[in-house]
Amino acid sequence: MSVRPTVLKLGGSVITDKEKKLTPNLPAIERLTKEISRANVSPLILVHGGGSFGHPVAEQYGLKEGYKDSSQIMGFSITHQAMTKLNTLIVGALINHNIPAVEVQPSSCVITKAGRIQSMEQKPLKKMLEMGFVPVLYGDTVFDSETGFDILSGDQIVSSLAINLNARRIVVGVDVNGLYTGDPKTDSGAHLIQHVTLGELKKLENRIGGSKVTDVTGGMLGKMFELKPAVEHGIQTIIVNATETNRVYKALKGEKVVGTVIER
Ligand code: IP8
Repeated sequence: MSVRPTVLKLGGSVITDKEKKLTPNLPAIERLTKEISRANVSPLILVHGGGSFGHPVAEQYGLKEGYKDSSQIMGFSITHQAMTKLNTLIVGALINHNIPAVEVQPSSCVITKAGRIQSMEQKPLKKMLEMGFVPVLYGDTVFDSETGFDILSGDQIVSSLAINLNARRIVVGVDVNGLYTGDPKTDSGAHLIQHVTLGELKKLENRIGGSKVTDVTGGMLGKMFELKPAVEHGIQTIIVNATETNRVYKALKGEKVVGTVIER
């Protein structure tokens, strides 16, 4: 690909109400799709998380542990369906703002092996990017060559696609301002880290707070684990608070913004 794509992840905690099962945060979706439209960055890939759509159902059926018994089969279908419902809301909002968004369903194009992406059919996605479409993927239920099935996080998709397509930047929108020296929700002395290298990150790892609500793919720590390979690859990654107006817009434009820049 001649122009390097930008990969934007919108966290489930931003686009859904994580405390209320199957509840979207429609005002946030509306504002963020406006910001994406205004930023007009191309090529762009969007990946979103599961929030209160995917996670509670995935947990209820123990999907992260792989196939154990037939009662999980319906759970797989229901979890995937919940994700497609959320995805339809995102794609619809993007189209309303004149962005040619097209769903790319991970369950149909990815196979994992023990939870790690083993293969991903990328030809249609690459064609979409070449033609100016915005592919929209999401954390999803996927089939796994060892365990039967698994839950694939949007973060693993982000990192894998960013590496494969040699992305110019990854923007990760979450519900906190970035990485902190402690957990900002419980520790008032914690301060925002504006810039961090991979080496510095290693030292901080056991202090970064995990997610407090149901998150089968590991919250902020899981996020860092997944994003590291992309950073190692030389792709600049910025974490911003997507619940605050214009942070995603500024990060997409490459403007100075409150957040954490992670670099090799
Ligand atoms: O919120 C998980 O995606 P994430 C998706 O990006 C499901 O970790 C189905 C729980």
